Amino acid sequence: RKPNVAILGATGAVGQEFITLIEERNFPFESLKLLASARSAGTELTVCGKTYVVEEAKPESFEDVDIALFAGGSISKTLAPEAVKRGAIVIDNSSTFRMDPNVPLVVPEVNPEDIDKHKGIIANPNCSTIIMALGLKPLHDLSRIKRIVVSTYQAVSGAGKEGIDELTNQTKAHLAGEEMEAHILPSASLAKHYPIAFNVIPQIDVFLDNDYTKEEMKMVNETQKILHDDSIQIVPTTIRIPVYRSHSESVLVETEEPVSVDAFRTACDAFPGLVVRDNPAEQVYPMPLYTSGQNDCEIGRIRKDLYNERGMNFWIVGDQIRKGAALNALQIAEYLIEKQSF
Ligand code: 11C
Repeated sequence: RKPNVAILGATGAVGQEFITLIEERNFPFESLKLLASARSAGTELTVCGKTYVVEEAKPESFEDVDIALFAGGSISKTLAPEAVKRGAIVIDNSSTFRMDPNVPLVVPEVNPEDIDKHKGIIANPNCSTIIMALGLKPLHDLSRIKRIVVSTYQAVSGAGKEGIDELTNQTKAHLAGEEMEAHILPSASLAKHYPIAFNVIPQIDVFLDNDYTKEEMKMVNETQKILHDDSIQIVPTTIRIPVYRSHSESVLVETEEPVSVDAFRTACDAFPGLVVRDNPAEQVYPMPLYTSGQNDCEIGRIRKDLYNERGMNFWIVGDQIRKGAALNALQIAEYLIEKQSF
């Protein structure tokens, strides 16, 4: 049978991508309910040729829903348990439940078996974590990963539609010789903001006591959970750049045993969701302009550490609204549907 599906946050950037992907992938559903905050209720949206009116999300909205796709945000905390209480399986894109030991944190190409352990909620990892995990897994399968040093180059779409609008408005203002207004980045929750247009901001989300940001510690904690190995050392620096869509990451990995570039490249080639784009002689490498709107992540600049035979260096790029959010969640739903486990 096909599930009754609800999308919470249907009008936001991730919600809109859920709809695009449902259409593109011919995602099977019996019924569909589009939910959002009271502010967006009443908006009309078309899905697969049918018009739906967005309803205000309430606990009762989840009666008779089999699979609830939550686009993210603080609303998950109150509504996810309500949806589960009513029999729905929640696939949640917020950070609320990711580190809860009772909640599987899943990248379907990496740890699909964890989906089966759910107790009602399945968490979608942070976008930069998902994209890095796709590059790590084929290497980890060749030789256990011991240490990772990663720097990210993250698109403004990570900050939602407001982040995208801010880059556009600041670019227009700057080119018109006007002052750039900044209200969103590095974090809407803070009082101090910087323009992202013509700039690079070495802060994503708020700082924690250890002087790493929340985004950086998500990459540490979530990666260890997905790979089931808390001993992996991860040293991240997360950076916002003036790109609309697709996060890029420079990743240096130390494995237990030496792995050849050829072996790693072959493993990446065979890995689902990953495309190798790597030919220095022809200046071929992944770039965010070209991965945007695409489901697969791309890996390139694969090369050995200059000084450590157990070190592997690579560059990975992926559409953060697709694989980093909506697509990953839909793939989890597709796994449940395939197994008729909803
Ligand atoms: C960003 N990674 O690029 C963030 C957005 O925990 O799901 C996603 C935050 C999250 O700003």
